[in-house]
Amino acid sequence: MATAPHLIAPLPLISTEVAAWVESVSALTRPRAVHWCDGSQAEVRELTARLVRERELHQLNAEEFPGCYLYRSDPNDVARVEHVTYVCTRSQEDAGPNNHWMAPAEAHDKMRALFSGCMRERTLYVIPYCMGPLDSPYARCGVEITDSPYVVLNMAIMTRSGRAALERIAREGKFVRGLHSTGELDPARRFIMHFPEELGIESFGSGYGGNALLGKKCHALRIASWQARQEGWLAEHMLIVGLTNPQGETHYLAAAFPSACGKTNLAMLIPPQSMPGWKVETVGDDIAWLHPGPDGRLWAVNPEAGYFGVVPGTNRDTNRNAFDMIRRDTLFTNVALTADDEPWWEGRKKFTPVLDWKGQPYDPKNGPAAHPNSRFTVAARNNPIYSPRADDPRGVPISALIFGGRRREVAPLVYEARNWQHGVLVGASVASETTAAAVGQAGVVRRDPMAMLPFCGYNFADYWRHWLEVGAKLTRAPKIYHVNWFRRDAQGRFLWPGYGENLRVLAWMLDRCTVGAGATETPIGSLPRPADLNMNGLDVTSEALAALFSVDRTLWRQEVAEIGDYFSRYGARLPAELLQELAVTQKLLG
Ligand code: GTP
Ligand code: SPV
Ligand code: MN
Repeated sequence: MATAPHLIAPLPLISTEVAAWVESVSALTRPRAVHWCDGSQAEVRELTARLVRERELHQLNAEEFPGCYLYRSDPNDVARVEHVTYVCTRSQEDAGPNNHWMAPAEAHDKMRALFSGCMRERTLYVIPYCMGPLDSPYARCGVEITDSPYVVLNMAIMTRSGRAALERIAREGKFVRGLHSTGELDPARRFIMHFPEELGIESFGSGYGGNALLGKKCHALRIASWQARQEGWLAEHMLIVGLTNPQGETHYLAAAFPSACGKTNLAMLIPPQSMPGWKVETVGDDIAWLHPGPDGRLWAVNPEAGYFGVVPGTNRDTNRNAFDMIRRDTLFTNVALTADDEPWWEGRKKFTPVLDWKGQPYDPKNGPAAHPNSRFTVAARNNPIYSPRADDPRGVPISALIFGGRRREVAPLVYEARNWQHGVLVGASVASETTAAAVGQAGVVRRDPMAMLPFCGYNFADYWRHWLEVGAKLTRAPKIYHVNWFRRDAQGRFLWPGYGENLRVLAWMLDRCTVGAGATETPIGSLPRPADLNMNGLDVTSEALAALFSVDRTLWRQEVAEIGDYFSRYGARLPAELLQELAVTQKLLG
């Protein structure tokens, strides 16, 4: 092993700022070696082979799952940790009541102590990356320094990383600095700190997902949302999907649902057999950067190059595209194993697990075989319906924006906002049941405005104001919708079949945006009558339909009161427009 880290990048064009930063981090963390990632396939192959030898990765059945590996994370490190995620702005008000806050100097001191000497006996990896197509003016670059080879492999799939990104950084001179160490994986010494004013991220003590793949939630949402506000655009927790109708017209939709509430599945939807002629293509499954264009429309790019998707529930019936996509060149995290070394998860119909996600003999008494937040990491180009427009540097024009949540009651299947301003209220008042994507109790309803509660890098009151201002710039603003695929009956069964059948709802939205499909006005917005949706071949009882399309005034009066309470936390910074829209709804509810 090298005795001293080599600090000169073996890459053609190197930004002196990156080199200086790597040097200072190296002096603090004391790695035994420094490796500059070039993003090549050879590098990924070599690292993968080493991790297999070191038993960090397990190679899956190479006949059935070629190029696929299993990684088991530490059992106390399986999800995002919102309670130790901080936004460290100079003024606490700028972070807002929606974020944990720490003063930048205090946070830097705390993190410096944790990072001090933390990479002894480890290799420091430098990952230059670009979020968005390399030739897009909307793309933004960063450098992640990490001591986790698992993070290196994930970032190689999830971002455009290596040489080309470093060249863009050298040209632009500006990049987000993300410093990460797994530390000792001690939950008591785990912090995810954001310094939007410095374009910096410091993450310690976790190796999992959004805590550790810093290009994703930390950069592309928390830091980017801050930059977006300054620069007049939006960084959102949204999928982007292209729909082509039987007449051959293509429209793009972007949809924000909270974590583990259906974005990947909607982005990869397969039309039901009873809707021939429809085509669906994925642009993105988790994050959208939205820019007002010179034509008065909103344009979207997906900053990511891969998917870090929820595994449980994926099968031929729910999402055949995803099921096919993850049969090769996929990194699985925390799934179970069959006797034949195939990955297994709840919802996989074939075979049975023998080892659970912890690698222990499977016993149903210990809970599910695969962790409920087990994930696949896979390149977007593996997706059989990856949109050819996904790499377009201009992005795609958006015809409709959708907000949604996971709610057993209250929210109907779908409704349309009265206008942009009302749409901002609809987004700001999203509520959803918590899921396994974050540490904490699942199934608890909480407000999750725009599905951004864990991800907005600044005060929500300022964020909603920014949404209103962006809307004011759009002469051809998308219509705004709310959906809920997760209504349940008294026995807890889903009322709506979901997945591919959700296309019926999207098709109605497109018709609303183009030819003007029918709807009925209600106090919360316009709802389709069942007859306004394509119901061909749909297997849903009339009682279920009645519930899915109803607005219960008693429940909604209560809902409006709760939204008002929630908004009061934001004090004088709350845009008055939201209260005006809420008052309109309240009046209509009578
Ligand atoms: P993140 O990656 O955490 O942001 O999640 P996501 O929003 O992409 O959610 P995803 O599509 O992975 O779905 C999460 C879970 O919800 C999976 O177990 C899916 O099988 C399930 N799911 C997705 N769509 C539907 C639907 O339309 N109906 C029902 N009942 N379940 C769904
Ligand atoms: C989410 O939790 O919304 C995810 C997974 O998409 S993570 O990358 O862990 O944030
Ligand atoms: Mn997500």
